[in-house]
Amino acid sequence: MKFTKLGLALTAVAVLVVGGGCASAADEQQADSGSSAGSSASAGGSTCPLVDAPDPGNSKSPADTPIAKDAPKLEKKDKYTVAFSQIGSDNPFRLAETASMKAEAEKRGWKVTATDAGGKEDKQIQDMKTLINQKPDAIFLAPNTEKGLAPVVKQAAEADIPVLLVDRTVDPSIAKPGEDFVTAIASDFVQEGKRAAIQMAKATGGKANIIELEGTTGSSPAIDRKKGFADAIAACPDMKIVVSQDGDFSREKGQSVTETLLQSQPDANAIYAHNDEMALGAINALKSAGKTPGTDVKLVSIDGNKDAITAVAAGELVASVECNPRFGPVAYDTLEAYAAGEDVPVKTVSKDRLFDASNAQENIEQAY
Ligand code: GYE
Repeated sequence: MKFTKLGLALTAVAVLVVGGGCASAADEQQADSGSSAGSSASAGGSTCPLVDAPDPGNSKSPADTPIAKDAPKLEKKDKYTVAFSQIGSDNPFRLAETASMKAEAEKRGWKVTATDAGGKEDKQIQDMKTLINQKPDAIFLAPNTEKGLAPVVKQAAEADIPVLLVDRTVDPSIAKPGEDFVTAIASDFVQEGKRAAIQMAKATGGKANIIELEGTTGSSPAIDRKKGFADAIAACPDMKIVVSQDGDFSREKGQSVTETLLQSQPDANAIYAHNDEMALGAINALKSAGKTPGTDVKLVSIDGNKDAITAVAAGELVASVECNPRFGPVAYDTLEAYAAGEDVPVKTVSKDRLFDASNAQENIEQAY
């Protein structure tokens, strides 16, 4: 019996590793030391291997990532004039990202023009057209949806302006990596979903009726976080998503959607939110429905923003998988490397931590 369970757990880890790339040495170390939740599986009689699985940590950028060879070239300069097209400013992730892009430009003596589309895709497409007309040395783009922004990325390439995607990506069948844009610098969202699933399994002993609050429909983090979580819990017969709905990555919508869903799903004992803001909205909704977040309903989310880490420390949120928005330094280093003719891979995967009860308190201060 013990062997069977261990076998299942190992299979689950193997599946997770294969799906998200190979674990790095540091991740393996984390994996070796992180298997503390075994007792809850045995106690609950769960057949869910995730309950015993350690946090798999970050995935590794695949070694065979192609190099950006056919994107518009950039002349090497001392200082650059760049543009940054931002999706909106309704959440701490967006604010921290914009602040990082501006602060790092200032530090280097570069000029950056930042636009804010206020969460509206049409406005972001328009912003991109305006920026293309201004002919900056390069455009950094945080694209709203995968398909919506892809055509305008192609237009920038046609205007011979290198585009570097940050935080999200676009549909590669419309805008080709390494050709229509130089590179995408982002977290591995599938891996984030898997890490969230493991936290959810541990918190619920592998028995969960889950409400899923999805990010903006058609955006790469919403697509991939859904997939990573769903693929992982497929190994657990007693973990199921009872309902999924778009909460647009917003606290307000996360709250109103949860208010409605709690009525149709009174037996839900878990909420998986694709970002912290929606989880924080869901916590408000639970409280006004007379439920205790963290006790009656276990919540797991993604981003690692300050309010969320505070909620983890307070026991209201089980865990938040970090998604680091401070892209300025890596974004501009990548641009410099590209201009210097160095090999730039078409994809760079960010390294993210996990915030849970063991480390939340000490991380509140530096959080965004
Ligand atoms: O999780 C969310 C934001 O694109 C990775 O978008 C980003 C996500 C982030 O609105 O808070």
